[in-house]
Amino acid sequence: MEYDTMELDEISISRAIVSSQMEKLLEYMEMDVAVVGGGPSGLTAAALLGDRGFRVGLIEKKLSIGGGMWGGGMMLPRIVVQEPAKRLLERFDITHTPYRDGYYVASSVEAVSKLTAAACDAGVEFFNLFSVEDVMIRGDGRLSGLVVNWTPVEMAGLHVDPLTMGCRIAVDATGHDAVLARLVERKGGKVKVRGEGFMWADRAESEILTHTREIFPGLVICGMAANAVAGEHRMGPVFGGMLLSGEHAATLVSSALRL
Ligand code: 48F
Repeated sequence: MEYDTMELDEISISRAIVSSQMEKLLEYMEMDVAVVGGGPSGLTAAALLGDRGFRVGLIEKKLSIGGGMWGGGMMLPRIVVQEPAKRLLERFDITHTPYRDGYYVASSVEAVSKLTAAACDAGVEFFNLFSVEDVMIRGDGRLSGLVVNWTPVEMAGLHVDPLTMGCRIAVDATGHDAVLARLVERKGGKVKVRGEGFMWADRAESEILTHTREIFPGLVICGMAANAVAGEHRMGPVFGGMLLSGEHAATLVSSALRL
């Protein structure tokens, strides 16, 4: 059965995509907060900061948002969240069932989808397939922007110069790689990335909020990146700490911006 396509015009479709996305890109050349990494900690931070009225751009190098959350534990699409983060499951309306005292299980697909939807509802603008390859630090010694390129350019090893996006503050939510922290360290900023330790979920989860902090003027670190910087242990498919770390990063960023 056919339906009325109202004379679908390919050129108009292309114009709509190019003009609206270029407008967004121009708008986000100066943003309040650039969250780098769309895993659970970055999504949580972005959603909560968007809710507080900041102009938040989320930059994700992959095609899909969600980072290490989609895969659950070894591709079994379930995540475990502990009691202290239960209120965030509720906040984002993520269905969860108790497993035993203090442990809740949720679908990783639902968790990523609901966090992403919350960020969209909070006005966060997503730039996927953008890779952050450098940061801007001027004479005042403060991070003031990101140097970005298309991920396919990076993958193909093409010699194409990047563009820049300015921000008042950036959140490194790039997971195990702690990309922004390593960039600042490599270029002589006073940051030391100690690298993550062995799997030790209890210890890694209990320390993550201490490690979630502004590690350099204009750079807040959260999620697994925070543990990697601190030389802290890793924790596997338990995600309470990621949600709480994203929330804590949002609190730190909003108080820094409101000063
Ligand atoms: O790894 P990821 O999910 O970070 P997270 O929020 O959560 C960690 C957990 O998934 C898990 C764990 C939990 O217990 O240990 O691993 O700390 O998401 C990081 C995101 O950052 C993106 C990457 O593709 C991923 O989606 N990313 C990494 N490097 C860049 C980047 C880059 N240079 N530019 C933009 N995005």
